[in-house]
Amino acid sequence: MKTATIMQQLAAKHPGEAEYLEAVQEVLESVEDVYNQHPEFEKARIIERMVEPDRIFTFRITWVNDQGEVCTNLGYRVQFNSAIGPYKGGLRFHKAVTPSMLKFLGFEQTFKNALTTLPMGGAKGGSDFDPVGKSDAEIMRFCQAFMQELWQCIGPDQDIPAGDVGVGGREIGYLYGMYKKLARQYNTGVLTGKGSTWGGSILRPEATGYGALYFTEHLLAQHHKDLQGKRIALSGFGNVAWGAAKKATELGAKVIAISGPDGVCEIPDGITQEMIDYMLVMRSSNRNRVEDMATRFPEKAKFTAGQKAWTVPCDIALPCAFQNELALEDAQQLHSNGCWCCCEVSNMGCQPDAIRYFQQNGILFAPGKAVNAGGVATSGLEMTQNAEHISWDAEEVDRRLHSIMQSIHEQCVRFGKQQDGHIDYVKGANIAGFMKVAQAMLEQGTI
Ligand code: 2IT
Repeated sequence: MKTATIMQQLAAKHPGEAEYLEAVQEVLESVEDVYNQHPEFEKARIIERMVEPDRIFTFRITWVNDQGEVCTNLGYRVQFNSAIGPYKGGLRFHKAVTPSMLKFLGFEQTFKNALTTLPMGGAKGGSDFDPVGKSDAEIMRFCQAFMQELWQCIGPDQDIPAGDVGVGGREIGYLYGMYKKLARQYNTGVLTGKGSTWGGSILRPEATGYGALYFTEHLLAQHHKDLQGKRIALSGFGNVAWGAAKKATELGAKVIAISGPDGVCEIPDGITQEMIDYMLVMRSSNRNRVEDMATRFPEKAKFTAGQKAWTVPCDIALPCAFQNELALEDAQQLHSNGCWCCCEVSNMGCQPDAIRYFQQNGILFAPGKAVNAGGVATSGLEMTQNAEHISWDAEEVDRRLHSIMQSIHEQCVRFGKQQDGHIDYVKGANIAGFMKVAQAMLEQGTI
C-alpha cells in the first residue's frame, strides 16, 4: 500500500472531513513499511477495511430548555472496529462535534484500546449540544433525550460508552438513569465512568490524568530523567487536566500554567491542592473560563487573556484539552523557552507539523493514543468489576493502571526503536496498535 494513494481515495470519498483524514494519515504513514512486509494483510485489504467505521448511527435529539423553547441537536454513535472486543469509547458533547470529529476519535480509539492489553474494540459518539452556560436541569433533559435514541445501539457486551469532552460523572448518571428506564436492563456494565456507589470504578475519574503521568515517568526514565521539580504547563481544566495536575504535583513536579479558551493562568509557585480541587468547580460550572482560577486565587494565579499555556516557559508541556490545540508556532515557542518534552494527553492534541518540529528538534514527544490510554483502560477495569459484581479498592485499580501504562510504554519502545537507537513513540504506538487489530481482523475472515 501507498499512503498517498489511499489518502487521495479517502479524501475524494469523504470531502471536508479534515480531522478524520488527519488521523488516518498519521497512522498510515507510521505503519506503511511494516504493512508492506505482510502480503497477507494486503491480500485481505486490511487497510481499506480498517479506515472505515463498521457503522454510524445518526439521530435527532429534541429537548426543551429552561425558557420553554424547543431545541434540536444532532447525535451520533460511530462503531468503528470490533476486531478485538465490543465497541468501547466515550461520548463528546461540544458545539463543534461533526461526523468527521467522531470518526477521527473512533479511529484513534481502536488503536488506543488495542494498546491497553484489554479486549475492547473502538467507538465514539456524542452530539453538537453545547453544555456551556446550560443549567443542571437542561443537562439532565438533554442527556435523557440523547439516551432515548442511543439505548438501542448499546449494551454491556456490544457497545459501552463513557465520558469525553463535555461528558463527566454527572452526565453519565443522567444517561444511565434513562437507559435503565428504557431498556429495563440493570447491568451497570453498559456505561463506564459511573458513580462509585453504583458500579463506577474507584479512580476512573482520575485515571486518564494519572495514567498520563505514569507514562511520562516511564518516558523520562527511559531517557535518564525524572519529574522531580520539573515545570509543567498544561491546557484545560476538565477531568483529564485535573487528574494530570493532581498526579504531577504528587510526583514532585510543579504545574506552573493552566489554560482555557479565554486565556492562561500562570501559577509561578505551582498549583496547590486547593486550586486543583477548584478545577472541578470550574468544570461543573459550565462557564468554560480559566480566568475564574485567578479571580478565586488572586495572589497565586495571574490571568492573561487570549494566550495559550504554551507561551509560559516550562520543561514539560501537557496538552489536555482538544484536538489540534498545539500548532507549529506553539511548538517553536515552547522550544525557544526551554521546553524539552511534550506528552500529548488530549486526543490528537498536536498538529502534524508541531509533532514533526518536536521530533526534528530533539524534543521528547509521545502521542495521545499511548499517553491517555489509562482512561479507557480503567473503563475496561470498570467493566471487569461490573461483570464480576465486585469492586476493587484504590490500590488494586492503581496497581493495574500502573502495569498497563508500563506495558504501553514497552510496546512503544519495542515497535518504535529506530536504527540509530532513538525511539519514535508515534510510530511505536501506531504500529503496536495496528498489528494487533490487523492480525485479529485477518484471523476473523472477510467480514
Ligand atoms: O478518549 C478516550 O479514551 C475517552 N474519552 C475514554 C473512553 C472510555 O471508554 O473510557
